[in-house]
Amino acid sequence: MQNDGRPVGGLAEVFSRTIARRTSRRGLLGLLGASMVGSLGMPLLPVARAAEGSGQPRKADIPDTGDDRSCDYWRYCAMDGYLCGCCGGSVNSCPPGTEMSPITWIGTCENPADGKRYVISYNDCCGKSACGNCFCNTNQGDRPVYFPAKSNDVNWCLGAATPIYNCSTAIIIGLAVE
Ligand code: ABN
Repeated sequence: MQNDGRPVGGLAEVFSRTIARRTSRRGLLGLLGASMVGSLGMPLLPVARAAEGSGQPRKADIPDTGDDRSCDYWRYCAMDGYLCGCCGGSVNSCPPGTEMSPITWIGTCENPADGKRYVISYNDCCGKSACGNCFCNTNQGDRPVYFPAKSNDVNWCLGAATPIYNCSTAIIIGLAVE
C-alpha cells in the first residue's frame, strides 16, 4: 500500500488508522495520567495494610518522655556506649561522617509513657574515633562476652565498612512480644 509515495505495511496501517479514529489525544492523555496515578498507589497499598494488620503501633504514635541525651532515658536500659545524641547525631541517627553498623545488639526496655515494653536496637556508628561524650553503661539483660549473641560489650562496627567505633544509637524496632 502507498501513502504519499511512502510504503506502509498493510496490517500496521489498518491498525494504526483504527486506533487513531477511535481515540482522541485528550482521551489518550487521560488514560496515561490515570495509569500513572494507579501505578503510584499500587506499591503503597500492601505496605499500609501490613502496618495496620501487624498489631504494631506506628512510630509516630509511640508516646515518649525523658531526655534522650541522658543515660536515664528509657530506651538506654541495655546500652553500652557513647550516646550519639551527645556526639553530633541523635538517638536514631549517626553523626555526620559515620555509618551505622548493619549488625547490632537488641534489648527490651519499658516505656514509662505507656508502660509497654519495646524492642530497642543499639546500632553502633562507625568510621570516626570514639566520641567520648555521655558514656552510658546500663546493661539490662547483658550477658558475659563469651555469649557474644547476648552481650552488649561488642564492637558492632566489626560488621561495618570500618571497625572504628564512634557512638551508639537506640532505635525502636517495635512492641516486644512476651
Ligand atoms: N556496642 C558498643 C561497644 C563498642 C565498642 C566496644 C564495646 C562496646
